[in-house]
Amino acid sequence: MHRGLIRYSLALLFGVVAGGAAMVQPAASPPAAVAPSLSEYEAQDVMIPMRDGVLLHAQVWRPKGHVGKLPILMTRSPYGFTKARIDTGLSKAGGYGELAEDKFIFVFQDIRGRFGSEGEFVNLRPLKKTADGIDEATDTYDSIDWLVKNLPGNNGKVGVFGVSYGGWTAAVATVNPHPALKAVTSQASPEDMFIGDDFLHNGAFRLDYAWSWVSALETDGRTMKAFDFGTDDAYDWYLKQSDLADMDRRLLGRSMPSWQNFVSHPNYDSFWRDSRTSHMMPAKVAVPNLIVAGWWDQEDFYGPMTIYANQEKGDDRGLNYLVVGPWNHGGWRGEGSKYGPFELGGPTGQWFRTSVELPWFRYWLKGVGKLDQPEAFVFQSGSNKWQRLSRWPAVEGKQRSLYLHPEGKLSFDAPKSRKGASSFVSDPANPVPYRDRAILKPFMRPESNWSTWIADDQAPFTKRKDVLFWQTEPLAEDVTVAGDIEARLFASTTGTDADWVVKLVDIYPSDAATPEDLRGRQRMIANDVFRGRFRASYEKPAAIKPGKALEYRIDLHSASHVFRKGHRIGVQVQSSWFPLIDRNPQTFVPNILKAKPGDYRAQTHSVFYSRDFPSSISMSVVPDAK
Ligand code: PG9
Repeated sequence: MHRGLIRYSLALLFGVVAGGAAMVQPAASPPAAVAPSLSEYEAQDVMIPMRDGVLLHAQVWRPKGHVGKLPILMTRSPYGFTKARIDTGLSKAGGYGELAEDKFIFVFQDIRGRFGSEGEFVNLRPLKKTADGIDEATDTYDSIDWLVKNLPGNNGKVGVFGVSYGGWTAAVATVNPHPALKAVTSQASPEDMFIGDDFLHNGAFRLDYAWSWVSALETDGRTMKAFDFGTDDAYDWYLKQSDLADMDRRLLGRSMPSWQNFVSHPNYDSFWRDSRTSHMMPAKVAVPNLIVAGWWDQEDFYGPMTIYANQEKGDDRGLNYLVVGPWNHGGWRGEGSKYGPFELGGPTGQWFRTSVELPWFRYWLKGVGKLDQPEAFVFQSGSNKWQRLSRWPAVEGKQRSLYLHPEGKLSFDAPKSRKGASSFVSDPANPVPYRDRAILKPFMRPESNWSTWIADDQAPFTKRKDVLFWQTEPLAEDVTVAGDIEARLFASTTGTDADWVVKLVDIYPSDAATPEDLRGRQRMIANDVFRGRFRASYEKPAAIKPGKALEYRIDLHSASHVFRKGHRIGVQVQSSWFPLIDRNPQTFVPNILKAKPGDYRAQTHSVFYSRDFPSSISMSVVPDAK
């Protein structure tokens, strides 16, 4: 099998939608003929009753011929599990191999309304407020209750784990937890879909992801079929869609629940607030949770970092743990030696699974070994070093700002001049692509390489007139950043709405000492988009006053990175990122998904760098990089 497909198959096995041909799933009912077993495990299908009488389907895999009691490891997902893929995953070569070798009873459950399970699927179903209501937390509780009472040979201890949607169900398992739930690892769980995860970032709609996910998932609860764009050119395809609010009805023949939710909730309202993950989780952490994030997660980086930070506030017993590695979405399930062209200093995924995840479950579920786990294991990119930290962010570095200056100069010195600005025309008819158009394939198609777009070289974009670019001199010493990064942008538009995209990049030297494929490369270290209408409030968007320099504070999240001596630090600013983000019409309309073609207008945008308007990027710089 093609390497990419193996990776995607394993990712899907863990409930990760990463793209690729593996998205096309067979029907729900267990296949009549089970593929010859690669693993030392055998499968059994069970239907588990929930408190409202709905039956949820699960596959139970146990080591063949094992005598003695074992803990249960459960993962709950909407993406469906095929027996052949689980079997591969349980064999040594697969993503569950390390756990499987140690022996657990694995349970793979279809969540409500998906594949073999009865009931109705609700995307990230919020917690019910009434005591007799059902939600993913009660479904987890009821499943655990049934499993410990009905599975022969279990030791009464259960762990729940999963990636992304499965990471979310794992996080939600900690709500009113069943007494048998002893450990969780919630990996790449989304936290807040309006602010920073899959569907929107700071109110800007993640068009390609949202469309591909909804069209694959919500057309039919029993299958998952990637949308057929009929073309390789996602950029052109999306540019032609002028009726975003009705795309589901026009292209799929009926309304899709999540798509219509995007249309009906353009602002940050209770719909979004109620589905925030850490607000569902108990204020006091009661179940040990190993939260896992990847620095270059193209879907859910905000999620795990925010869940960790929020749970820290109620972690009196030291049960809240974090691992942040050099990974894309679910990348720790693969080998993890490389991300894009960047060598990572060893097989980081394998290391995580054998040295962190396996000991975690052995300790909590089998009572074996010591927990040699710092509160945070954090990978420092640039140096490729893992750091054992007592919390994240650990080091109180010195907060420093990199300021924009005329002629594309960037430095730690604040601007002194009274005037200074750069302008560009942002034209919705010609938006900046988020990656080189030659490789911008629609997400979730077999040919898509979506999962590594953050590793793309950002240098080519600086050739565009609508991308502003600043860079430092070559660094005389290493510059190490560790912690939160924020852009403070002073900007204006001739229109009444605008998006602001900021990227922080590490610019590799072009000399012979640099590996050929990295020469002059601009490596993205932090990035995000902000939709201008939400400058004062996410709840009540407002038109921007044309021509006025306004301050935007844009959360670029966090990083642990060494900008090496001889490299430069760079900043790019642009106003579109298509079709990662839908286009801002640049004319204020109440709901952008309902904007009419005539609302989309080219406008002139300016970014200021003067004494009064000192645009900058602030970061925590650690004094000693060595
Ligand atoms: N990032 C995906 C997702 C999670 C939760 C809701 C919607 C999408 C995933 O990979 O599962």
